[in-house]
Amino acid sequence: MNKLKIAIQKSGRLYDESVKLLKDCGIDLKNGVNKLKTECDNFPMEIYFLRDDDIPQYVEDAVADVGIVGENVFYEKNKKAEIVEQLGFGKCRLSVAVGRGEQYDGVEFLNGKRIATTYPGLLRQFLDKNGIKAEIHEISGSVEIAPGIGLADAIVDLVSSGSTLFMNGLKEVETVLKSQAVLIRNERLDPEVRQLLEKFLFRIRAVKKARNNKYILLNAPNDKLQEIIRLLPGMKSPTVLPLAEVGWSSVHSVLSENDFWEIIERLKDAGAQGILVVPIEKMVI
Ligand code: PRT
Ligand code: ZN
Repeated sequence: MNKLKIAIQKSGRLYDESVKLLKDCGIDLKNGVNKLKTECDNFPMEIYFLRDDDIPQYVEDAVADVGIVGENVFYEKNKKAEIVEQLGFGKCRLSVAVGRGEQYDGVEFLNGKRIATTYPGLLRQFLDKNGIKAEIHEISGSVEIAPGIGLADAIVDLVSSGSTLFMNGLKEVETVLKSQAVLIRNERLDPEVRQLLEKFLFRIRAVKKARNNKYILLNAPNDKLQEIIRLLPGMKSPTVLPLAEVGWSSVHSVLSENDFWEIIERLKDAGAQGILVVPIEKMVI
């Protein structure tokens, strides 16, 4: 029987979330993960643990059918594969940073400068797009120390909280790419494998939806019911059930994580009481 072969990072920043996503999709990894490869009992899937940099190549070569990798790595490697879904974790940005004391007033600053990076391909594209001529120093790690030791005038590196830049006396001045983990696929999958991918994607989307939404229950005085219902979008419309106490109802609905705090405030102002908010495990619309 065919299996969907997926490549995920062996260890590092994407590992935990990748494994969690599989688990949330109801896919149980067999025993130890300290191997190159493992299987699943309850989904026709084979999991390969690899360095993130190698994943696009493995997917292009069809050693793996799909892979989970940062967009930064995917675009830098420039292999033949397609992004099928953004996964909402591993968020960061590839940025240009210069010494905090520098007077930076636009990309022209970079003309004639030496820029250190582990992303020469993306940096090259960025410079060309902006018509800048600069020297690219490709290094393999610890990019943030390059200006301090006189190796470069600027760097291009991944940033999430910004504390690494701060600790090294640097400031972020341009964003080259915004990135998150994505699912990529080989361009030519067998029909049977494609069906497995569709099944897997269906589950991923249900998990993502659930992560972005909360289930909300509250009590409302009947004379405020219409006002409260108007504040709640719900999947179709909210569920309203009578409480044992006359004149009160229980209202159930689904709220997007983004609007959450604002709507909660407005519900309270409108007279809602006993508001409960619970996580949703899966959501299929
Ligand atoms: O061993 P392997 O090659 O598989 O792993 P790796 O060491 O190359 O990658 P890893 O595990 O560090 O990162 C994997 C992926 O996580 C990256 O390709 C990004 O898609 C994503 N990601 C998200 C990050 C960050 N956030 C991040 N902050 N990758 C790296 N960083 C580093 C950054 O390079 C810098 O050194 O964290 C530092 C900056 O962080 P802040 O919070 O101080 O700004
Ligand atoms: Zn790597």
